[in-house]
Amino acid sequence: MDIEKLQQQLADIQSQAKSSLDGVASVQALREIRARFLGKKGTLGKLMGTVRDYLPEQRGQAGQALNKANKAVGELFERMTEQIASKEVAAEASQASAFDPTLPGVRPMLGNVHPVTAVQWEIEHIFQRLGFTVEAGPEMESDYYNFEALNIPADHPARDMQDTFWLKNGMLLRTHTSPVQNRSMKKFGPPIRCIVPGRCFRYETIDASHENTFHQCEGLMVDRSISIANLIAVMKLLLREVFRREVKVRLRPGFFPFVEPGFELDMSCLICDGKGCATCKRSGWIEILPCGMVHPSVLRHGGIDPHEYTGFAFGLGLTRLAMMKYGIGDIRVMNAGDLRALVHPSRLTGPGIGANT
Ligand code: FA5
Repeated sequence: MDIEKLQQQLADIQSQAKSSLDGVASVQALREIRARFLGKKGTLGKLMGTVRDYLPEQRGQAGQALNKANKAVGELFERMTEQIASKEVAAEASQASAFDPTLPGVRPMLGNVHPVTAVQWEIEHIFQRLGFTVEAGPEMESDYYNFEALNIPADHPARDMQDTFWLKNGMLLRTHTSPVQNRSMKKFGPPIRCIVPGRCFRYETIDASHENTFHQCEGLMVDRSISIANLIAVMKLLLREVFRREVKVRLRPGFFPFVEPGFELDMSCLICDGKGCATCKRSGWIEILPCGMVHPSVLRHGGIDPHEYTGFAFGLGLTRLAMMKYGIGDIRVMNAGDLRALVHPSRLTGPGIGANT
């Protein structure tokens, strides 16, 4: 065997080993290449067993050359393994920070809130920011809370304004959310700031804007020196926040026995842009926010001295407000379970469902 030939062979193997590492990206691939050189059957591995084939005086030299090459190629693979392994660890670590298996999963949405509920939540949020509490009252009411305490005695013609479902037990289905005015006055005493969203019932002929079951949201503020200016400021803020833009409104005198003075606040119909349609009965206006200053006799019924306290109240038509906000042109859609109206309300903007029917 020729030592010079061996040294040339070893130099070739070392340069082959170096170039075989180009583009290797994983420790596993590196292991396989390493075996091709340093394994028992690898090019260098096989040469290691050839020392005995040399003449005795050459064996020392051959052994040294082989060990040197074996060490150099071994170190080459070690360095490369370290580099690739640290890259793999870094990649795993960055993936781990994007996915935290200890976090709770995202619950899939199984449905959407009804447009009325969506508007109700929004209004609750607006008023809670103003320091109002959210109250509730029974849907089955007594004559006293629904009428008497609101300055509507039994023989008062104003009873005809709200056609009533009377029950066999002498109670009634509340025709508005106003009965909670008296309940709140007695529950809290002045000062009071509350709203009362809830369902109301009227023995109505149903059309595009009238239902027998609909939602209102009562508002009541009682304190010293409450004036019409406070009432108008809150009404304006309410509409601006709900519609997120200035909405055309008109204020006209309105009669309700439980307020004095009383107003009807109408908003320009957003279904037809005020031009006139079935929803607004061709008038271009939607009655949405009757309001006024709480009548002294209502305060007295609630145990509050009208000489010391004043207040304002309003009875927002919540269902109609939801119709305006989401472009739902027919109130019958609201209770009919029409899935197009029950998709997420934000997808119902603009004149749309049921308009002009
Ligand atoms: C009342 O119910 C008074 N309680 C409101 C009030 C409260 C006035 C406090 C002053 C102070 P009215 O009957 O106008 O008022 O009803 C109020 C709103 O409820 C209406 O403007 C309308 O938006 C809505 N509304 C009334 N009847 C129906 C109905 N049948 N279907 C749908 N919405 C209705």
